[in-house]
Amino acid sequence: MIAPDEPFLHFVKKRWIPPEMTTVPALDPEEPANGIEPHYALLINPFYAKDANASFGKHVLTPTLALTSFAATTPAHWRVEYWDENLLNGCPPFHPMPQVVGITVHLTFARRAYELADWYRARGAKVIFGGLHVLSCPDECAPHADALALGDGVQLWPRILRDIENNSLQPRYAATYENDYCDDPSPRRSILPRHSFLTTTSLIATRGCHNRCGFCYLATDGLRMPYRMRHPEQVVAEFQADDQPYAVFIDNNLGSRRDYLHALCAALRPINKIWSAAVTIDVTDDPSLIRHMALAGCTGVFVGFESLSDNNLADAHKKTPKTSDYARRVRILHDYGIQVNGSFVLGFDHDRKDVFARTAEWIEENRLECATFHILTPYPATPLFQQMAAQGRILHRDWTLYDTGHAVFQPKHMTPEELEQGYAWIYQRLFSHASIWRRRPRVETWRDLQAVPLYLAMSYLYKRSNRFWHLLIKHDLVNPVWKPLVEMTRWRHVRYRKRLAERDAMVPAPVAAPGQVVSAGV
Ligand code: B12
Ligand code: SF4
Repeated sequence: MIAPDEPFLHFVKKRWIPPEMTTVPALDPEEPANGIEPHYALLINPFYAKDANASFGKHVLTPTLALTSFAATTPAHWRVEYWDENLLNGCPPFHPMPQVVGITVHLTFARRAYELADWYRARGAKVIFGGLHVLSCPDECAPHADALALGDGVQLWPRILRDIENNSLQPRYAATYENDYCDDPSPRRSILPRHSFLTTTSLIATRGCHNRCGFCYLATDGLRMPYRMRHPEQVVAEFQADDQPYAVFIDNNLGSRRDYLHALCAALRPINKIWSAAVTIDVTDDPSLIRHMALAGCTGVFVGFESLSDNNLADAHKKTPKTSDYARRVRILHDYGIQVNGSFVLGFDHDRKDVFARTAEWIEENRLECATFHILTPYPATPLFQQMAAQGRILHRDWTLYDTGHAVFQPKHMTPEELEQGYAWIYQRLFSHASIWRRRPRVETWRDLQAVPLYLAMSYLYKRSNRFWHLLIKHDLVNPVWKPLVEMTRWRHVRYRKRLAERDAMVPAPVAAPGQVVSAGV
């Protein structure tokens, strides 16, 4: 049992972090304007500081689809290039100077986006902003860009490029997410650096979620995102075309429509690949769906438990099963060899100082392979932000610190410093040797035994190798180093599925876990 005050008994030492993970690459103010290359568009994912507490591996697990999704709509006479500043290769290119720079803006890296935009505009490029922060704070973004794309870039990007060609660029473009998702082209993954990510296959099958939790960006004022689905065959074709053994679904909630997830699993099953996805825990209402996911190659799920307090979940308007039933539901996933990466939000109004110890204990008791923690963060234009602002509890509006690793509001039952200390403590506890060992897979048969070294390999590579990640990232070694391990996991999983299917033909019961070295999701 972990003592409730354990997180506060000692000062939690700050973890070491390589400077390149926190330092924005410098832009040269003396750089002269040079020739603009017409019909050249540069797409940038700006730098953001990494949190020393979490795994650096998550930042190169799989790329965001923000830029590749609309890059696919670029007309053929345009050249398009991709630059992710988080791959530690310095500033984006400027020789030749692009005619258009498209930047995706989230609140945590808005400041960097503005710096980049001001720098490129001063040298004659047209800068277009899109992304979540543009939608929630357009007036703040506007002075730094030639045009804002509010909403779905897939519909807006070709219009914007056409207007640039015709010298008729408008300051704002808007599109909703209400069109047929099957009409969208596949993201243009060919512009991604293939060596830089554990897998370049970020897939998205659906957008939206049946829930609208008050703290989630989906509840942003003005964002209308009905649940939309792509044809399962389109998703499978994208998976096949990218030729990777493993894909990460970046959907908000792949389990929102169970009939759809069943259909998607039926389409994925024959291709013998592996994947992970974010789902809500209510997917376990239907254990046959969990079995279907395992047979289709699901190795891990990222589950937003958010809190172990029913009161917190009710306040957030999250429709979810009772927390007392979470342990049984986690077992259903484990019974089918599916790893669970639990996502927990800390600092809700019913959280007292014992929340850290209680949450850690629950995670260890239920042997969650991974856990991700977030300090409650009121994103601008969400109901949570409005409520906190009305109560005078917002401490500041420095968006850089709205990264879920800092307390930016006044919690009810602790100080902001205590909330940050508890957050650092829980990560360190869960990344400790003892905790990793406590959460090893249960061993009931000799086959289960084989899963243990693979679980340990995954845990150590993912959670305890922060000293090495920046070197792998800088030297483009992420994919070459991981791919053999991922391929081995895939191969073991294919054999596991075969046993599961054969066993099911006789008695519908789970078989020993497959063992794997891929993590359970973003
Ligand atoms: C992949 C992902 C990551 C990856 C990559 C992130 C990156 N920036 O490189 C990793 C795992 C590293 C990551 C990390 C984090 N993430 Co993240 N992540 C996602 C995820 C799952 C998918 C993003 C995506 O590809 N979406 C699909 C694309 C197609 O949608 P889109 O981004 O909205 O883009 C569309 C439009 O906005 C527009 N558009 C976007 N940019 C542009 C640019 C132009 C020029 C134009 C024309 C249009 C345009 O067109 C696109 C097509 O319609 C989202 C959740 C989600 N499903 O969206 C969370 C999400 C973006 N992440 C979030 C958070 C909080 C984080 C972290 C801070 C969490 C943490 N504590 O570690 C970190 C740190 C990142 C940071 N500091 O910003 C939040 C952001 C909340 C907010 N309001 O800002 C989200 C929304 C999750 C959530 N539900 O809360 N993340
Ligand atoms: S369940 Fe998850 S994705 Fe859906 S609204 Fe809530 S936090 Fe957002």
